Amino acid sequence: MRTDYQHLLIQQDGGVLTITMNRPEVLNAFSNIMKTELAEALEATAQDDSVRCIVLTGAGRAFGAGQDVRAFDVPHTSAHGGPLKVSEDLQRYHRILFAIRTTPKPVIAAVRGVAAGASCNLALSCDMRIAADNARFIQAFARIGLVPDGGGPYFLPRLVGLGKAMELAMLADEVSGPEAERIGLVNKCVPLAEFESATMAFAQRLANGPTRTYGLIKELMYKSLDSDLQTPLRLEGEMQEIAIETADHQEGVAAFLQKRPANYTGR
Ligand code: LHQ
Repeated sequence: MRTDYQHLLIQQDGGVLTITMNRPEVLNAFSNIMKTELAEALEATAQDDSVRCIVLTGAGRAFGAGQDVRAFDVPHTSAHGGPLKVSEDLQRYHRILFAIRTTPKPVIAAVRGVAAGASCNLALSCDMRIAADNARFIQAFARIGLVPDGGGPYFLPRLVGLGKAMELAMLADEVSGPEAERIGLVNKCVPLAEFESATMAFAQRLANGPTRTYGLIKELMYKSLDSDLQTPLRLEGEMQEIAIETADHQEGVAAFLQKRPANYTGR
């Protein structure tokens, strides 16, 4: 894995790769450099067998404040030489979302402090979320007259249901960590003092799991979410054909029969 990024910190501890968005002076608001670097780093995880779980977090007191609002005034140039349309700019975010979706490893967003705008929706696009009790999730877009972007309109109603998603998108009120856990926006909320250890314990547990099977579970779940009943029923058979041939499946069965914990290797 490349580690020399300008706006990211990369740290690997065993099978857990932590990617930290690192612009704390602006609450990790997205620069174009950070967007490109984040996409690259996430894409690289798919090729690196030593990475078995990814934690995405922010440096300092925040997860992220969305698009750097100062960049709204800076004229960008498109590949064709003309002014860059917002829809073209958003493709930088879309590349990140696809990287999260397609890497066959679990990706956890670890949210401490504020997660606003596109940063909030980045957290929602991860496979799972852990929040500190000081977390503040804000669909900040409507506060400045914008519609949710960065995948929010897709992820938000799927996580919390359509009615709540409408409320959060239109009123743009803050959702605290405990409230986020209650409405299903995050998997769990922990006291700030335990945030780092709880995140690592969660990530290590996933990193010690049957990694290839986790990749199949991701593919199966996401394809099922967007299809009719027939398609996931066919896919579950296809994926199970692959999972049943893995070394981790053999190990899981052997461990069960021998009444001992399984030692998964990700193969
Ligand atoms: C910031 C930012 C920031 C720069 C805090 N930028 N500096 C839309 C359209 C088109 C293209 C692509 O993408 C998008 C997607 C989007 O994400 S749109 C939404 C953009 N984000 C926002 O509108 C959020 C703006 N920020 C805030 O509302 C507040 O800062 C929040 C609620 C996030 C945090 O409030 P506080 O905890 O009170 O912190 P603060 O406001 O004091 O901020 C601390 C510093 O960070 C401050 O700088 P300073 O020099 O005064 O210490 C802020 O200016 C800076 N900062 N967000 N997005």
